[in-house]
Amino acid sequence: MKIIDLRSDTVTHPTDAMRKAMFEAEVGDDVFRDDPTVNRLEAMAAERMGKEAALFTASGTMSNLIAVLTHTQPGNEILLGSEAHIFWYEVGGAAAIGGVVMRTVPNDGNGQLAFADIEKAIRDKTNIHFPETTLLCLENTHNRCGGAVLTPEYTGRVTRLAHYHGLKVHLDGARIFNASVALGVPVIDLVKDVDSVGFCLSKGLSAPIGSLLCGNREFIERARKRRKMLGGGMRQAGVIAAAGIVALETMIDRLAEDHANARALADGLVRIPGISLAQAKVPTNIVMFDLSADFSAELFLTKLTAAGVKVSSRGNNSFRAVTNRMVDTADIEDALTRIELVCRELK
Ligand code: TLP
Repeated sequence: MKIIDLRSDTVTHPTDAMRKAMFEAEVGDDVFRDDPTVNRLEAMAAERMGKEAALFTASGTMSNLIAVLTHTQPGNEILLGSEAHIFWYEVGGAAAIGGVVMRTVPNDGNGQLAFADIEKAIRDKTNIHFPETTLLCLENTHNRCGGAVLTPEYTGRVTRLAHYHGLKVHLDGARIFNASVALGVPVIDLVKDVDSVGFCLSKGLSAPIGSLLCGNREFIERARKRRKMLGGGMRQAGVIAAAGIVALETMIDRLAEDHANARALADGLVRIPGISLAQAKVPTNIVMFDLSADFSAELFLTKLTAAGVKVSSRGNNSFRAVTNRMVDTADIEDALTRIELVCRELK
């Protein structure tokens, strides 16, 4: 029985072309900027994002933390969505390591923040009691909002608002290429207004490791020092950067398959008695669904895992499935059959 792993798109293995590129990678000491493969990947990333420079980091979490550390001073306040990955899943690093206060603004189901809420949350600089608000963080696609996509228009407007109030804007674009493919717009249009963007190679793009933080030259120079401080100055990192280059060159267009599979999964799930979708639409590769309150979530997960289908629990009888390159359309059909069987057994 094939295990159908829908816990995340991070479960994707490197392709044969990536393994070959890793084997053959030309390397050097990247702390001395001597690694030609890392240098090439960083140049490619900067070009793709339309930014002056890029920095290769170990993970999306590290890219986001470095961005916060570089844009802020300890004691500042940063604004983020109430469902933001930085707020929920990055171990409080911005607060613990960056010394910033994280203030949340409600996310709507589309991953957006209302302009009025942002304006209300920005602190009055003249009040001696207040921390200074210096950064707004956005997320595209939005993980906890079911893979929701921010349009270039929204990102542009919200960034102009933040800039008007003297805030910088960082975009957590871990899955920015999913947004680009879903909207059919070049990725450059989705990030052109923000001050910095981080994106991941190790999710739907199937590289084993790595993210890129992109911004202007001065920002990336300062970010490089902070990466070193966090222990993220890697040496012959060309071995992993090589896979990232293959990811950028060959793995973006196929994300459309993951999106189609996610829609097929969602369509099938709503037909299963006991299951309902937890999101209005499925724009990319993330499907969130709820199990009827009469069923035990724990038992559902145990039985489903035993049936060879892995999904993530979100608590409160809610689950997440993320389509990815390791799962094809036939596997989705298969997963639906197995999920239906488990639900029938739970009745
Ligand atoms: N998200 C992971 C888990 O942490 C939940 C996943 O499986 O989706 N930003 C966003 C929007 C993300 O979804 C993630 C990973 C990150 C940042 C962090 O990336 P990594 O895992 O490389 O540190």
